Amino acid sequence: MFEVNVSDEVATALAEGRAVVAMESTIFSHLGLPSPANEEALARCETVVRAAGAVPAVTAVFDGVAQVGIGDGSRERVCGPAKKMAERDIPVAIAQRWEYGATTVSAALVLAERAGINVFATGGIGGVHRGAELTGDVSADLDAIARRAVVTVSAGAKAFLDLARTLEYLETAGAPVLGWQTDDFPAFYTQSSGLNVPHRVDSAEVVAAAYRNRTRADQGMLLAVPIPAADSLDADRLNAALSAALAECEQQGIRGAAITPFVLERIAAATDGDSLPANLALAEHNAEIAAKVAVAIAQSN
Ligand code: PSU
Ligand code: MN
Repeated sequence: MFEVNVSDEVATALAEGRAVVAMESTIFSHLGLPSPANEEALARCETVVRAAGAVPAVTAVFDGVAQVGIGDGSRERVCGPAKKMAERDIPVAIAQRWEYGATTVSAALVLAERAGINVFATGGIGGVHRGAELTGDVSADLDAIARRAVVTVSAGAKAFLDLARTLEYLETAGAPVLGWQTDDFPAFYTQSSGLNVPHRVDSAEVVAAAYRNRTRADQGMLLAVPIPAADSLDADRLNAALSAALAECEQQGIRGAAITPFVLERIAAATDGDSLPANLALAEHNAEIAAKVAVAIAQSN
């Protein structure tokens, strides 16, 4: 099994039973957000986690070493060019000494669980892609959410996925899906996908209690947090941009792991950059709720 290097700050917090929030690095790298929005996203997420009384722990592979928690010296690196690294890529990233493997949700969950962190904040999760009945494209994020003993906090998943099937998949995998102060499954840039969440929760304490009462030592759960209303985008405009981006994927033969970064970039372009402030706002909000949940779990231990 691979080794993981936990930063001093994170290791100390964990040893003292204090709240820690793991974060993925793809969102902060060139793959997730353009500069300087990515640097702003990292700063805002870290600040809000600390303000809520938790310690942020960015996950990544640097020079072939899996890291949980990064020092100030690595912040610039986190926001630079990276290779996308899902759970299955971790062994290769270490073996080949990748300079910078940026964690997706699945990879971040593996590192978080390994370090003993029980809450993870991201922007949006991957899911079942439209047309998955033909392509088989189901993000590894879903199995990781279900099987890593971590609460994943996200603004739902992007509408370019098949959200109904994504929820079905999580049901089959046995992962609780909780809606943060909402009955609706959010759709990243918008507060509702039109689909219901199985369970609404209204406090961090309830999430902590559900986590404590998990049915398997390795059961994870998804906490879906809607983007704040003031930051949400217009659904019709988004859907038009999404359809165009997906058609372009098809024409250009873009497949597999390349689809998500391609579609994200096209949406940003099509919304004249309006998607960027929305992305930052929801990532920050998720980090804040994740920190509250981490504090509630730490207090109940
Ligand atoms: N969805 C977003 N933004 C992202 C991603 C997903 O709105 O940056 C990234 C996350 O790192 C997620 C990954 O874990 O894409 C999923 O990729 P795939 O669909 O190839 O599994
Ligand atoms: Mn995929």
